[in-house]
Amino acid sequence: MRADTEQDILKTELWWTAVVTVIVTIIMLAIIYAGLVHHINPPSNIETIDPKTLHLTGEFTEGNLGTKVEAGDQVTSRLVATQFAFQPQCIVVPAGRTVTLRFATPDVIHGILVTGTNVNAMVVPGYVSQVHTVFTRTGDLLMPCHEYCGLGHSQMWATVRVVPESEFRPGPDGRATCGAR
Ligand SMILES: [Cu+2]
Repeated sequence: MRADTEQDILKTELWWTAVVTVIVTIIMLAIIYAGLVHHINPPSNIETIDPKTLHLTGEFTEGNLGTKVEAGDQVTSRLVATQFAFQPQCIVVPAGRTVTLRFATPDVIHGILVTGTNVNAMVVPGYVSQVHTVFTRTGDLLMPCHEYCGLGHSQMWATVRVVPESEFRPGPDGRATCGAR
C-alpha cells in the first residue's frame, strides 16, 4: 500500500476533528438539557458544619428538624442522617412549590434519594447537603439511604409525604409534621 500524501493525512485529521467536535457538542447539549429541563446538576453547595456538635446547637438540633415554612414562604425541611436512621423518619412537603431539603450527618457518609424525583445527594460528615426541588406527584415517596454506611444500611430509610398545597397546613410556628395530618 502506498504511503499517504500530506493532503490525505490532512483530510483524515480534519474528518476526525469534525467527528470529535460533533460528539463533544452532543455531550455538552445533553448536560445543558439535563441541567435546565430536568434540574439535574452537579453539587455546588459548600457549607461546613461540625459533625461532633451539630445536634447540640444551631440548625440541626432535634427541635429544629423536619419541615418549616420560613420567611418569604420558603419551605425548608431539615434531616439528620445517622447510622441507621433518618431523623425525622417522615417529612411532609407541599406539591407544586419549591422545597429546600437540608441534610447533615454526625457519623459517616450517607446518601439520599427520593424515589421518582431528581433529589439525589451525598451526605458527608462536616458538610451540609442542600437540594432545591419541586415535588409534582403527591403521596408517600420512599427516601432510602443509597450509600453503604454499615450493617444497618438496608434498614435506613425515611418517607417524604407530598400533599396537595390545600392539605399542607403548617402550625402557628410554621412547622408541619407527618403525625398531625
Ligand atoms: Cu446507608
